[in-house]
Amino acid sequence: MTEVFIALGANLADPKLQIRNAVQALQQLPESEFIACSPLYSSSPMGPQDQPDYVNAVAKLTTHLSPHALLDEMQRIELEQGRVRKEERWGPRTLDLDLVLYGQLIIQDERLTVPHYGMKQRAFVLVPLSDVAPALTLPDGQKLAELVAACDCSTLFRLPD
Ligand code: ROI
Repeated sequence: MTEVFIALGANLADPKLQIRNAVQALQQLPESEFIACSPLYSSSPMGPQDQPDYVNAVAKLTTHLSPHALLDEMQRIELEQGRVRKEERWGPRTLDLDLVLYGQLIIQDERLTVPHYGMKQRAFVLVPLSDVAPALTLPDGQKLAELVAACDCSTLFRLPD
């Protein structure tokens, strides 16, 4: 069993519902146990500003799936929820699932970069991650709490439950 964290993001087609549906799908994953989901947050877009605000959250699971088998499942869920791969980099999306951490593994190949390459700069990942794993230390030894303390949370808002 490996403890894994998946970041969820959506900013199209009723984003809150997209996140809730994705959480339900993650609860059904084979060979896995869903442990918790953070509260939902609203965040202004990182990247192009001419797109709606995002809803973000982080889910915690344990799994026997390999990183790539888990990624296959996550991409299946994205497609089932209407994800369309567009040309525009950092454009809006109905659902984005990112494998943020897979235990303490460091993975770098054509399909996967784990830990997620941008997580340390992204309040919309760090803050919900610390909701479900406040004592976490990253594979490079950095403490999550220190990254949270240093990040700019000025455009991140917790949504009512
Ligand atoms: N911005 C925010 N606020 N939340 C996201 O989940 C998100 N996802 C992305 C980009 C386009 C980088 N910007 C984002 O993929």
